Amino acid sequence: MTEIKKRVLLINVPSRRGKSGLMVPMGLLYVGGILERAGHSTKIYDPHLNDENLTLFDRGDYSVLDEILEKYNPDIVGFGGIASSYGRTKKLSGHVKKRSPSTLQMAGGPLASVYTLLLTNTKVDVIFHGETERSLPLFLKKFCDGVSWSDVPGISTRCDGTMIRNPLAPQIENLDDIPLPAYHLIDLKAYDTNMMYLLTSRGCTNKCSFCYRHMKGHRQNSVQYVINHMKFAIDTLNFSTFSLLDELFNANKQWVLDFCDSLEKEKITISFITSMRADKVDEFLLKRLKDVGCTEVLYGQESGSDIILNEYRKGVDAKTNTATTLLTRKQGLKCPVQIVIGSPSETPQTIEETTKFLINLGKGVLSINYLIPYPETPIWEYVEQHHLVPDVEQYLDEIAHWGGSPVLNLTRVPDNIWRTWSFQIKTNVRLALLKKEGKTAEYLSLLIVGKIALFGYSVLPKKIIQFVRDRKVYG
Ligand code: B12
Ligand code: SF4
Repeated sequence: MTEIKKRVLLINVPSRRGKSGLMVPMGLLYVGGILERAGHSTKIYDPHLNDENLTLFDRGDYSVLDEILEKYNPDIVGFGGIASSYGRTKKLSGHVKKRSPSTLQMAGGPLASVYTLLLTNTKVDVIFHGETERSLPLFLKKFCDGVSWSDVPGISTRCDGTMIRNPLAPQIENLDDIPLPAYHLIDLKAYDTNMMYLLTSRGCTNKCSFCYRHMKGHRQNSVQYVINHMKFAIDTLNFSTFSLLDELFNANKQWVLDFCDSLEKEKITISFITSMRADKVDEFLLKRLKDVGCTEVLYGQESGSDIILNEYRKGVDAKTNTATTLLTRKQGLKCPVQIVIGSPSETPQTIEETTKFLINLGKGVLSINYLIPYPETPIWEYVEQHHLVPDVEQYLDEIAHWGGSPVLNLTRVPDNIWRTWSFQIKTNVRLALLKKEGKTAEYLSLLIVGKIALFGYSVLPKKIIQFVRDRKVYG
């Protein structure tokens, strides 16, 4: 019997407002690879591409989608995104149901973390948890054969009026067995990037309190697989700059060194940026990375306070973060500092420690985000225990709107102080650096402007601050 092929439309559901969410949908490209290997036809629709700021889309103008539904006539529509894509998934799901009632609807990726909401309030029929290289082909086989699929591992669905969630499918042991992402399903140039996104591993060895870990353990592709993936990107897609999106690139030091050796041996000239853990780095490793084209390393330093780092379960202390950041910069590699503030134990004292930590690191790119608890993370348990989010749907919409800005105060510090922290840290670090450089005039003007702004920040009503922030650059 010849297999019936299905048409699957995958939608990259925006998780943020405006154009800040435009990015290559890696998860969906992997799903595309799985679907095509199983013989199904696949299309990806990314609302950002016709409507960069989502102006029409967020007003409910789904004409582009309607045209695709009309012409492509999918058997299945799949929604991919993160938890904050939920609100838009709900709207899209209702729309697809109206236009195309018999089309099966599925969802996956970190969006699956809000499966109870999806199964209660949307028309999504089935949700895939964890990686889907095993569960999706199994599901599609049953779907094509017209037999019940509710026992497929790794899914949740409605069954006889109740919600069920099956245990996860076993993960792929050898990551080299998975198909390459189906890059041909999108127009990479439309994503306005000169960098090709690429993964060399899945998972992480740790479990920080704010991190959503839907893949267990840490697995790595072989060096040869990654080299072949890069050669494909260079020869076929014309990219020689890479962003290695791994959660943890340096779980295995020897692997990284072998990777560097292979790039040299095969005379592959590239540049790349990557994310590593600060406690697993030494001078030789950084030097080798620099030799073979690495330009920037991200560590996620998170805080300058060991109290907060412990609460985050980061497994790295501030001293190590300082030493590694400085060592990385010494090797000529860019090393932005990424801070997350607002853990339950955060106080003016820990904020002061973080400020000192940053001053110590000197000049460099700095990003400060407020801690945003996501469902199914350890910090979410704290949120639930303390009943801090009475309306999860509304909360998800808020985090989609505000990104890493202050949304939910987890600390014991009053809101009007808590919300000034990011501004306070940035101002105080800049002041200290200006002082060090002897730039007295700039120092004095920032001191005055900073004090006025800080006062305004702490006394103005939240609505006015949000109005002003809404009109500023997002982030
Ligand atoms: C790289 C990365 C980024 C990059 C994005 C690059 C890109 N092009 O996507 C950058 C740095 C820009 C980024 C930004 C953010 N990120 Co991010 N990011 C990641 C990271 C580390 C890897 C993502 C990835 O490519 N994974 C590899 C692919 C293959 O895995 P996958 O997407 O899970 O897909 C598999 C399955 O889930 C499934 N699947 C995926 N989609 C679908 C769809 C369907 C229909 C089906 C059936 C199956 C399916 O099949 C795939 C193959 O098995 C993840 C961590 C992680 N483990 O996923 C966080 C992660 C996705 N990010 C997260 C967050 C919170 C953010 C930010 C909001 C952070 C912030 N405060 O600004 C922003 C928002 C970005 C946005 N979309 O608007 C969270 C999401 C949490 C949650 N519960 O929703 C994660 C999970 C990090 C974490 N561990 O907490 N991110
Ligand atoms: S080290 Fe990074 S990827 Fe690993 S658990 Fe912590 S935040 Fe998540």
